[in-house]
Amino acid sequence: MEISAKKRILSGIQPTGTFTLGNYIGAVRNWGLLQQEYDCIYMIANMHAITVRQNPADLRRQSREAAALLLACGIDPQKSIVFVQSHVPAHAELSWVLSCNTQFGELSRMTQFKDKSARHADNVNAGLFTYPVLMAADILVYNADLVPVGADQKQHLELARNIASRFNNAYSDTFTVPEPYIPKTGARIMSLQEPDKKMSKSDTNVNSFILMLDEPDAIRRKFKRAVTDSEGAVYASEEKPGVTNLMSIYSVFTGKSFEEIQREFEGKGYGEFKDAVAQSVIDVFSPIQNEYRRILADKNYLDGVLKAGAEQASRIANKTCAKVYKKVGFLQL
Ligand code: ATP
Ligand code: LTN
Repeated sequence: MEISAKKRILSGIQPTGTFTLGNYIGAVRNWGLLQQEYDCIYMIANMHAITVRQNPADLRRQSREAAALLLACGIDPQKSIVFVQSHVPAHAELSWVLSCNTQFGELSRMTQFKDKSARHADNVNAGLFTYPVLMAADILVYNADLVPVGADQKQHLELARNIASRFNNAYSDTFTVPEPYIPKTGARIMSLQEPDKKMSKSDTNVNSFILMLDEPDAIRRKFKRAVTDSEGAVYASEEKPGVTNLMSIYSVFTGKSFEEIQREFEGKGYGEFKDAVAQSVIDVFSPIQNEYRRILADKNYLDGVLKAGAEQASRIANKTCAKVYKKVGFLQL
């Protein structure tokens, strides 16, 4: 990637399982679309993943699978940098310095920490607590201008912005203060079973989420079972979270507005609506699944992409880290 005047984007996704429809709509889908306009850096966040206990063999395999799925979604390694977080040590190095510029109280307010420590009460480790500092390091080490994520990551981004400004004030201008890029439709895709909860791949009920690698039959079945309401009319409203969620999904995949969708299904039941939503998802995911299988089978190619990505990323990250080490007064020999 040549040096250009384009703004820089960084984002990450954890290799904790196959991506859900929520990950795709809220984040990954936009990553591909943004490549034309920005210099993009996309990371498999395997260091974030171990804040929750992982099976080592699964984590290793899922890291390659996550990379293959990103490429299958249209992320082009000729245009963007794709790499695995642990291959670039500067993230961990910067994270330590930033953690000394982050307050305990700030981290205590993070809602994801509160949620995850309640869900994994037997393993409330220090990494789970300092997770947002590592995320800030991921972003600031590249001086990213923009960070495309779903709405659940907004609080972590606010923290990254605060850490950047605080460091700049204490040690002179060093970091770009990043802006969140959160899509208008689909920033928070909800569980198909409990539409007041976000769709999450770690949910124990498999009917609550659609995975990007689900077979067409599974996709149809899960949408058929999706919780709606007893009214039987397709329109968006706060009182109809299930139907509204399905409308958001259909809108993203067909490009139709909520008004158009409402008109399309006027006088028709939820059965027909759900079938149409399922088909719109299948039409987009099927070609991605074929491409995924092709890329995953070519291990040499995939590893080559990740190796080149780590080298490109390291070049940028090491420069920032050296600058920071100097500014905080670490002895240079
Ligand atoms: P987990 O359930 O294991 O915590 P996750 O499904 O939230 O994982 P992440 O790797 O933490 O996945 O998130 C990757 C990206 O997907 C982030 O940008 C996040 O904001 C986005 N995302 C996750 N869930 C949703 C959702 N339900 N709707 C929209 N975006 C989402
Ligand atoms: N915490 C993020 C994943 C992530 C990330 C990042 C996103 C790790 N580092 C840097 C944007 C920028 C999540 O989605 N759970």
